[in-house]
Amino acid sequence: MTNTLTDQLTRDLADRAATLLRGLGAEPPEDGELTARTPITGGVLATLPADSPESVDAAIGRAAAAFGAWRTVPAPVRAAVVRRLAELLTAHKTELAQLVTLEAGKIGPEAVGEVQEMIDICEFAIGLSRQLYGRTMPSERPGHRLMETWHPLGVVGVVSAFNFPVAVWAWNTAIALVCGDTVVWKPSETTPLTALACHTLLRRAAADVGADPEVHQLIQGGSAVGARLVDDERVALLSATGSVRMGRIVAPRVAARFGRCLLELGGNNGAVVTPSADLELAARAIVFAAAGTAGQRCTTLRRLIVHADVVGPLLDRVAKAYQQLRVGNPLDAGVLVGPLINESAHTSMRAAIERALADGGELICGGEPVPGFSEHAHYVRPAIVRMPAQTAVVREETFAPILYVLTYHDFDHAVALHNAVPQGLSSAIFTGDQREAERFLAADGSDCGIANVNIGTSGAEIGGAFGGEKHTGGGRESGSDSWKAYMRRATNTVNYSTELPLAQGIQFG
Ligand code: UN1
Repeated sequence: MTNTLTDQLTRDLADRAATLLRGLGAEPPEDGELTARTPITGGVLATLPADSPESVDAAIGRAAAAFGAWRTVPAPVRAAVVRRLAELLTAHKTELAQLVTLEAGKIGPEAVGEVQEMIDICEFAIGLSRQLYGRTMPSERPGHRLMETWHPLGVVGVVSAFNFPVAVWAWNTAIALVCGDTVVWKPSETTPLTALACHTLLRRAAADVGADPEVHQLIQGGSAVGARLVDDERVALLSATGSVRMGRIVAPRVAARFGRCLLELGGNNGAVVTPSADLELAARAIVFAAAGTAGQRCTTLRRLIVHADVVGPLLDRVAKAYQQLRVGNPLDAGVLVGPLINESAHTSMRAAIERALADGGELICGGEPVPGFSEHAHYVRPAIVRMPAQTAVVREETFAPILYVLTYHDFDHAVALHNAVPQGLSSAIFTGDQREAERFLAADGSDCGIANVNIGTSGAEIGGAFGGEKHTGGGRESGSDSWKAYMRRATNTVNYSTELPLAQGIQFG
């Protein structure tokens, strides 16, 4: 594409972004030092002001002040804000999804799916608002009641990544709000416009139901802005999604001030394919999990561990499907793989493939840039590399569509290979053998936070707890009882007798 055409397309996309923002109720931002780009052309959509240290402190202050009253609003009443947010998201689904496409480069169906995920978590949170259950335990003493109460925690700092620029915010915010917390959100500096849109919708939802809009604050900028959130004593919980590198910096700093962390860091997700697997189904699942979202999900399938007897027929199917994948402008119907987010993602992808080949890997397909786009955009064909061993590059997460293929002969070895990486987010087994499936899910099976059978590693539903072990950080967000991370537990012993028996039968005096 010529430079003139690219510039024209970027201008059109920038206009479209401004129109979408207005449709979502947000005024296009004033100029500033933060740059919102579109990976579709690599060009600039808008610039906007970044927060200063003072404005971050002030935002945290407003969230802390709002918490004082918000925590006493009954949880089912707090849910009204989330219900209204769900209504607004439903009404503006297409607009918000398009903004996600412009800013993160997701194809239409995946961007719409992401907004659907937001609506789903809102519904979950609304129901949850009547189910923030504490237990009652039998007391060992007569005339006593022993129970626990869950209380709002405080200000929750949410740090989110570019690849799920809106859903991960919603997972945290919908749950935090019904739990009685207030939120300060630091989105990825790569996706400030979608953040502005979500913030505007949420503040409007609060205003519409008569709640305090200050329960949600948005701070924009780079790592310096995030760092203030990390170090601020008023932030009770820091929920951070991003790289292991980021987690290594954040976790000790939050711990040093005895704050809580909920970390959702990198994954290096693997799938074991056994001889009894339905190869047709496995191939379909593998293609979506490995190439979908241009390999830029934290749940993306990065390692295939295939039994030697079926590796040939499986790879034939997967490689054939890869050849048919349309890579291109995510606004075009029929495109399944959009661009990488930026040049650095492309450089990492190239470097990883080179290292894999130097380790004796064989490039089955992909890896090359797709011609015909702006020189500042990064469209690549998803790659498959067959590896002789799980070398260092395979044990690292490269946030791009590279699928490494390893083979095994013995099931125990497959499980061991699967677990022999630092990360522990998502995993899958494809098998028709119940023993193998159960073993994969058992204590000595997959060591990940997510372990699936006959389904890929990505695309989790919101109803389950989401997160992983080891270098993935150990946090759990979204469904099940993840809400407990957003509340504080008080244990209460109530004596309704006229005696004062001491626990453990102690006699004192
Ligand atoms: C992420 O990539 O940070 O399971 C989240 C999935 C999505 C969420 C991914 N529901 O792939």
